[in-house]
Amino acid sequence: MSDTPEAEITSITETEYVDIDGDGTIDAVRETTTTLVDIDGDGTIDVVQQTVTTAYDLTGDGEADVIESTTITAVDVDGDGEFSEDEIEVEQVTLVSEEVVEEG
Ligand SMILES: [Ca+2]
Ligand SMILES: [Ca+2]
Ligand SMILES: [Ca+2]
Repeated sequence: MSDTPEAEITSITETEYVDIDGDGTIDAVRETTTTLVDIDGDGTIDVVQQTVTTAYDLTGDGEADVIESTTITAVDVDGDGEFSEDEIEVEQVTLVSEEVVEEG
């Protein structure tokens, strides 16, 4: 037994298949991972991180050509149980495969 608070981490991943142009063939796979962290174990979530990764198959060869990743990190700095604007950070990354770059 110890008095050290234990962090509780909950992670949820959802996968979605998207037909962007509506031709019946899946063009993109979107994966959403949400991580909730209760750092001090008091039952109130202190950190929420959500990453949305979308992989696009633009050339239709079954391999992802463009990967878009957006990460939203919210940290309840002042501990009021709410995430205000200054406690939320958004980071966006886009990766494009050489195949697409070469073809223009
Ligand atoms: Ca399609
Ligand atoms: Ca907490
Ligand atoms: Ca807050």
